Amino acid sequence: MATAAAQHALPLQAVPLPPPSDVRAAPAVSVIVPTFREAPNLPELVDRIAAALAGAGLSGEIIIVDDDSRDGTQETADRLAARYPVQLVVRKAERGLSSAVLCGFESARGATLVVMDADLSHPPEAIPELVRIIVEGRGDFALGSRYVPGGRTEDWTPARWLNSKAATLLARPVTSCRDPMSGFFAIAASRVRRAAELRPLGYKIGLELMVKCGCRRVVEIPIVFRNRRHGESKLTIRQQFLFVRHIFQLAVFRLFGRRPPE
Ligand SMILES: Nc1nc2c(ncn2[C@@H]2O[C@H](COP(=O)(O)OP(=O)(O)O)[C@@H](O)[C@H]2O)c(=O)[nH]1
Ligand SMILES: [Mg+2]
Repeated sequence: MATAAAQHALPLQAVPLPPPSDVRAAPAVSVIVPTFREAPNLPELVDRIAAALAGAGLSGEIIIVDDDSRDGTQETADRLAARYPVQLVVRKAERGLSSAVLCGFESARGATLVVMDADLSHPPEAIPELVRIIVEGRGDFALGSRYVPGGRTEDWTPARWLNSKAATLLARPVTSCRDPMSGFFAIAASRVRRAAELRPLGYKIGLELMVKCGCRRVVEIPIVFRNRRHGESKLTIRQQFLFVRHIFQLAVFRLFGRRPPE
């Protein structure tokens, strides 16, 4: 007579296993990094993000959204993916920082989404605190800020400082936070999914999310914003003009709950 274990063995073995992608547990955090020609910065960036998450006991994935840089980003990301939970999304038909971030959100499985630059200007070590603010419900939007006590920029020329301050002042009608231009933030994935229509105009996706996702409580933590060591800034005059248009649209959205006609 067959034993109870043997009786159970057959039917269980006959059930096909789901593909590996379905059985991977969703990570707590998805870190989205938009890139254009940032290959030399990626190894240190990924290393430090992974160390920061592990040090805080957080599971995470790193989603690099690259606009077909052809500078070795793909090969570098492939090498990193052998050691870290790195996913590379290459966009060939589209360009732009904000749309790259939204594209990264589509693949993200974490409950908390973090967005940061690839050029090591934003300290990965601040990620756990940004995530805790969201997870513990202390804020709707957690922001790495250069302009709160303890935060600063590194060796900026007066022209660069003035440019940043002017942009911050321009953003005043849509937010009173101190550093809406920082680009380093965390937000709950559920909040993004409930958002009003997102329009990735220009390069300030943080500002767009803050307004369109109805984030009332913006919590800022100080960061030291480092100058990039490799590569060049992709910020152009055109982006700065788009920024002014973006602010106008967000201000109208704030007032009337919808965007202005084109
Ligand atoms: N995917 C993608 N990433 C971009 C684009 N433009 C800028 N980035 C990335 O966005 C981040 C911030 O850009 P950066 O040039 O450092 O801007 P700055 O810090 O304002 O000078 C970096 O990680 C860039 O590689 C773009 O068109 N597409
Ligand atoms: Mg930069």
